Amino acid sequence: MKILKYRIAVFAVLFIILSCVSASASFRDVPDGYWCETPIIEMERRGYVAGYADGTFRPANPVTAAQFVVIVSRCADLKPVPGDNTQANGHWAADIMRAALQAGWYDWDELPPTGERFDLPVSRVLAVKILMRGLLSDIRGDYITESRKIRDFDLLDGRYYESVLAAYASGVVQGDGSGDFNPMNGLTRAAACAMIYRALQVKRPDADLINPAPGIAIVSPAPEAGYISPAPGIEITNPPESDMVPTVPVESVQNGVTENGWLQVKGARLCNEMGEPIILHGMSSHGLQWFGQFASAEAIGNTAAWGANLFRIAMYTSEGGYLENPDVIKEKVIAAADAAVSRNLYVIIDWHILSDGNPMEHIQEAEIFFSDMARRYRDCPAVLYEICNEPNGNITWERDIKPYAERIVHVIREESPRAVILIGSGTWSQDIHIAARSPLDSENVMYTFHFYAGTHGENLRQRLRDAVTGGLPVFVSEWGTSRADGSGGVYLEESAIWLNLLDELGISWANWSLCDKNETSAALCPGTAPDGVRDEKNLSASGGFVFSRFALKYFNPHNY
Ligand code: IDC
Repeated sequence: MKILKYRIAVFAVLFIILSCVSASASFRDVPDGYWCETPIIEMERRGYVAGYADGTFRPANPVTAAQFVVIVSRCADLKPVPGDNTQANGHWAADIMRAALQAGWYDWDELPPTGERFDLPVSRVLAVKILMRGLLSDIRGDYITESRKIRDFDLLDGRYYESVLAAYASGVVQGDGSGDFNPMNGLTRAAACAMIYRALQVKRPDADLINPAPGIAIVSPAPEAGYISPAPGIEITNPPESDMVPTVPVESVQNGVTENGWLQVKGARLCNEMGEPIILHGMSSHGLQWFGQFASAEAIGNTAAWGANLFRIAMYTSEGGYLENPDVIKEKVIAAADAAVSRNLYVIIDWHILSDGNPMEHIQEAEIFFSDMARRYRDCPAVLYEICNEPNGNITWERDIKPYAERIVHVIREESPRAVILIGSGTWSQDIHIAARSPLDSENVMYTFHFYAGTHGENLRQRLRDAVTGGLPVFVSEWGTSRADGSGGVYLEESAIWLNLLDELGISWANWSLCDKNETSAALCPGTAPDGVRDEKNLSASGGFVFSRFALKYFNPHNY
């Protein structure tokens, strides 16, 4: 009886965990219970696939050759090979297609590097070849056993035997209801996800890839859902570009400083030197005095490898931070900022007031510090200055924060006239509505807004919407997937709701925090070394989610 109760309890917990993790996709056209929901969610979470700017995934659209190769390349960690792309008309995927060709995933005649087939639907047989070569190249299938499973085997060109037999042998592919493989049909974006996801499960059985709900066969979609015709290259007219190639909102450029230069604030938007909207995504450090090892070039570079283009240096003022040890901590800040700059990231230098809630309390120290920093980085477009992390306690905007901000902005401008400056507000940087009533009379300043998904919800989201639509430039320089105390949760569904809103409003963010502390907001598992940031197995539940969201929700050709 006891055991039974125990089992029921275990199942109940498992059920709750699973139903949280397999939350519905963030795409509005991937409904709950969709045949391929789990693969799509899971692949999106890892940054392998992305939707369109309008929040759709368009699962029933055919997947193009370029899209397919790019998704597999992400799963296989294949790096682009830059080269002369003029023949391919500067196609957005040309560098990764070159890498895949060189890696032998397909041959020249199948997808010529001149690019004329990149945007056409890929055939199922070629997709299987690319997938098996890219992810499971050591699997072989027995000719007699496997060919018997394929009713239309005689349609298969011999050059594909190896891949297709291996795909059948490993269960990556099954035929349709009648046993046909339909080699020359295309496949939908959903079916491509299902197939690639299956290959990932075969490749990494131990990884935490969630099994789809029982009864939903991810590899055998209903024919009308999973298969499309006509065959690629035959009588297919090129669909409108916006429909076929994931759209790239200009604000989603994810590249770094060398491409974007000095930042500037235009209206409510952060823009690059050319005046185009830009979004920065990245991690905040934890306190440098405790977790300085994760503010190294190695850790920052490894975070950037996941798609981040921003790093925030949280320089605590109290709790053993700058005020107690100015020289030591300043050296750490400089080392971290230099590291981020060397990796082509934007970097925020944050005067991290917290227990010392009134910024006026140490304004003189702040003036000296920011004057030093702004002088040092006066010619460096990478650096942003966050002058008061989270004012709190018995303070007001008019009496304390605004006059403080005016003085510090002045000090920074004396040395570095163009830098973007981030300003906190009361109640731990939640009171942007108060700042909005009386903003500073300065250019290139933004107001920070902080939230923790386990504590803050719709009321604050509405406050954010109102502020931004009212024209206030807002930067989320810190947010967490946990409760506001840095623990509890993690609250990934709530986090996704928040991040979707930030995407929608075009707001940049840094997540708390890049460290291995035993608290749920930490992105790394306890015991992770700085060089372990690159390895997915070292990412905590929070880190796995957050890192998957660097690589924008929007597919970004500029990365490839
Ligand atoms: C928390 C850390 C925690 C540390 C505490 C006090 O996660 O390990 O013990 O600070 O130093 C903030 C702050 C940020 C907090 C974080 C979570 O900016 O310093 O970090 N938080 O509590 N504002 C809201 C939440």
